[in-house]
Amino acid sequence: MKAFWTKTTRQSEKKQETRRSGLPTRPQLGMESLEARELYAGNVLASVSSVGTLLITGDNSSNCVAVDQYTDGGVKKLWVHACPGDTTKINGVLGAQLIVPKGAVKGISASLAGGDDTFGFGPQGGASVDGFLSMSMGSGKDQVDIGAYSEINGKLSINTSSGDDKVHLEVATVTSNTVINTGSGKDKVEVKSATYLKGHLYIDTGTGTDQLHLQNSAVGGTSLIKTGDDSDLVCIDHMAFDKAVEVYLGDATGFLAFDVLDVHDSTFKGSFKADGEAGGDIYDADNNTFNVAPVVMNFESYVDIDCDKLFS
Ligand SMILES: [Ca+2]
Ligand SMILES: [Ca+2]
Ligand SMILES: [Ca+2]
Repeated sequence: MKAFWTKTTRQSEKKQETRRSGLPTRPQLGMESLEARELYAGNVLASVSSVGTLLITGDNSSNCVAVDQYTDGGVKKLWVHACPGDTTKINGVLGAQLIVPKGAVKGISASLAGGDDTFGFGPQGGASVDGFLSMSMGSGKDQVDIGAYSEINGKLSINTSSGDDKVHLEVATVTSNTVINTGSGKDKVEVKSATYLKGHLYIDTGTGTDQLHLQNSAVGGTSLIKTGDDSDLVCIDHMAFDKAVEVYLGDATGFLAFDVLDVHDSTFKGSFKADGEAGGDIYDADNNTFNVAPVVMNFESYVDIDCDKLFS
């Protein structure tokens, strides 16, 4: 696992170099999915508080807002803007943006209220913050994208509340704990592509048929994963966990309700416990390294499955 962390750091530095020429122009990764959604509107207030918190506050319309980073005259800047092509206003003005020196921001707190909101952090090539990043997306079908090469030098908190939500992290680094709560609804959480979560990881996808994909990434602290009631799908694929991991799949009761847990090509340096809880649940494990004998309970079927095909 060490190899890809090193590689990621180098790629990150390279990215920083290329961004020094000015504002990024070509949308990458997450921003494509941001653009795909239309009908955004409303107003988002953005300002930096006296203690250096970048406050981003939406309204009950569907807001689409992103924080990106670029370097101007040797000074790193954070850039709050609406998603390309949409009509979300920033501080009451269509097409407006807030640009602040990155050094003046000690944390970011975004609160987007009702509506089907999207929040992107570094969708155009990555951004970093010298402190926490906290997102509260309110009700509605919300989407959070933590873009490639992003760094959160503090705690990452994502709360998407009720509604069918999507949370996506890719090639991101978080130096402190990561807490993801997606509330009720059919939620989808992805942590992928050399994401390195150095602190503890807590994920609770709440009630509803949820999908969780942890892939090609590493967690330095303990991991506690809960998928709540209803039929859930959890894929743990090419992951490295330094500390204890516990997965609770919640009750899946009723006609054709069951949870699926697929764990493959992963390394567990601490203990591993998986509990299917109620329901006719399915467990599959292949090519893993467990330093401690795994504890697996309340699964009714052990069958060979291809998690990637089930994940939609
Ligand atoms: Ca909103
Ligand atoms: Ca919302
Ligand atoms: Ca939800």
